Amino acid sequence: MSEAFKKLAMTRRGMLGATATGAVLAGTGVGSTLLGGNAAQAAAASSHLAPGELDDYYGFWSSGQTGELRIMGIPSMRELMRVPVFNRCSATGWGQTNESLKVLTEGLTEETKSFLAANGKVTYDNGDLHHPHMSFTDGTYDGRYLFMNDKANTRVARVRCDIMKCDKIIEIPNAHDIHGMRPQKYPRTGYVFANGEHEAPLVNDGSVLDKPEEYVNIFTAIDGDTMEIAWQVIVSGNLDNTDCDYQGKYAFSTSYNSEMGMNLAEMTANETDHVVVFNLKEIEAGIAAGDYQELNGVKVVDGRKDTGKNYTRYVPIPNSPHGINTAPDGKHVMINGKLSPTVSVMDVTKLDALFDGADPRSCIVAEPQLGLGPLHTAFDGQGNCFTTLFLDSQVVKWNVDKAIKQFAGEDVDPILDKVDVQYQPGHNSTSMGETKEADGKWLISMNKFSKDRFLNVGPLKPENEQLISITGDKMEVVHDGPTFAEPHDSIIVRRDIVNPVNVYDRNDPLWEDARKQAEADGVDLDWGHDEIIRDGNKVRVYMSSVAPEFSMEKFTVKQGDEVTVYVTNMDDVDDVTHGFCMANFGVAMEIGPQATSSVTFVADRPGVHWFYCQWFCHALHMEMRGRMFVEPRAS
Ligand code: RUQ
Ligand code: CUA
Repeated sequence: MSEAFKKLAMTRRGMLGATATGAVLAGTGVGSTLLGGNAAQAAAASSHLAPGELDDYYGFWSSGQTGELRIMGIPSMRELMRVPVFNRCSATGWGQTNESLKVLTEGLTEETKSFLAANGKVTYDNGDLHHPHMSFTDGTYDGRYLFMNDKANTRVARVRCDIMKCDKIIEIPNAHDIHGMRPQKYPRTGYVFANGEHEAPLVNDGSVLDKPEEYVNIFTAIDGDTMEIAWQVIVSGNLDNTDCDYQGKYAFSTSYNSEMGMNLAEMTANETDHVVVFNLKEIEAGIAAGDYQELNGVKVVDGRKDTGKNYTRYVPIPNSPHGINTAPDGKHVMINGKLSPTVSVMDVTKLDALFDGADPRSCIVAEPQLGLGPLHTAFDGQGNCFTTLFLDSQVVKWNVDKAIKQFAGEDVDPILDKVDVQYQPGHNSTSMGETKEADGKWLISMNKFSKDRFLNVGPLKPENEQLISITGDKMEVVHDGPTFAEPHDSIIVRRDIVNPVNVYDRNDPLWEDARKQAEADGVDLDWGHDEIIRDGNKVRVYMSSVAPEFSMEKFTVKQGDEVTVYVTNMDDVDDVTHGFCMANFGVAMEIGPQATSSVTFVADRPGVHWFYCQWFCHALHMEMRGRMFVEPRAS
């Protein structure tokens, strides 16, 4: 263990212990008067919903290393749905149905497919979903799609908001471990920007190994409509979080390791790191002019520091910035200091000058000291910011104009309020706060530790999400909610923007392949079908379901047959989802109203096997079952 590591381990211990008692406040210079006066009772009434009452907002939640997207109701904090994305889901069959496997495999590179095959897999079954963000039109959410990253296996996924199912997942070639990710705000999405976090050799084929000086990092722009990669930029340093402007001109990413260090001491050696500013027009022009190399089918431009090109600028920022958040005023961008107690405020109207030779720091118009460990900032749309302080276990409310005045030399304190949260907050988000329609009602603090906050469930504790009312001058914590790994990031969207259907469209592209196969087999999927097609040792079983029955009471296959079962749910009533579970075959899936789902398995188990509906659908749900006969192989 190095001395530096020992020291860090000691302070870490001290910090975590101290925050639980609030003692760490002593180190921030914050008077206890700021924290007093809790009127939580008054606001608590407005976060409470009576049974049956609907929420005002949808919350779209990441789940970190669980790999799924979660849908919450705000302000009740009720969890409404889990949408499997990078994970495997037993309830819905995500990762097992042919429809989901198509989504999970079609966007993988050939190299990854053969790597997975060597490990006996067709796709990854883990993911690390950090950042869910909705598509934008003209600076606000448009209710079309949600996009999200997978840090674990370098992917970006899209969820359709009409059905709340994932319809595209792509692997990002050339990059490593996609972390920060944001959709373009203006004029629309448009691009989805994605940061590769970890640097590696540009051609990572093993010819370069322990030569960090040859490593690069990659920034990617994805076309959000086609989910194809538009272009990539090679950058210096690594990339952490990203955001973009409200004018459609720039994207920007924080870098916490401009040193390109390979261990903790090296990574935190410099006093300053940087934000990389990406000039979208210049990059598009460079590509149009042929100034790129093609690598794994992607056009890659060189935006490293000393290229002399106008693709990027590097703005020095105090040591190890983390979150980057554009304010709803369309002008200011908050760069959260993490190891520095500051948030650097970048003015986007000063970015053009950087590309005409101005000093890169000239775009920084404020740098208030806020407390220890600023990670992410959210907004109320009234000129105020809410920044999480990881080490202080607080959220600090501060005013942008005051911070700018202070930076210019005036004697003003930008800090308006601080509130304790339990404990160690990472991301936060406000209602509509990352759009120009920020409404200043609710703030979520997503806390990495709950410690003593809930009943003890063993060494692995839940994490904690807290709802904070921000309508008054003082922030008021009005709700605690335990959560399983991990309350990473979230957005809070007005409910009128999100309008999912209740019943699938029979022609939904999700089961396009099943429809084509049925057509080829002369089966009409739109009517209560009931067919068995034998095609060599491939058997296709088409059945339909109407509560509480499958159209087939039994079917027969031969041992060793590759069986594909297609189930179409003929019910067109809200909330009548059926399931299909083939017991002892490891096979189970969801079939929503009017949907077709299919699953393929090898029937290598002779005998009588029951299939049953695994979604409770009817008073006679238990009776919704049937038999598969598997004739033994002739010996
Ligand atoms: S980063 S806790 Cu993965 Cu969102 Cu800041
Ligand atoms: Cu159909 Cu349970």
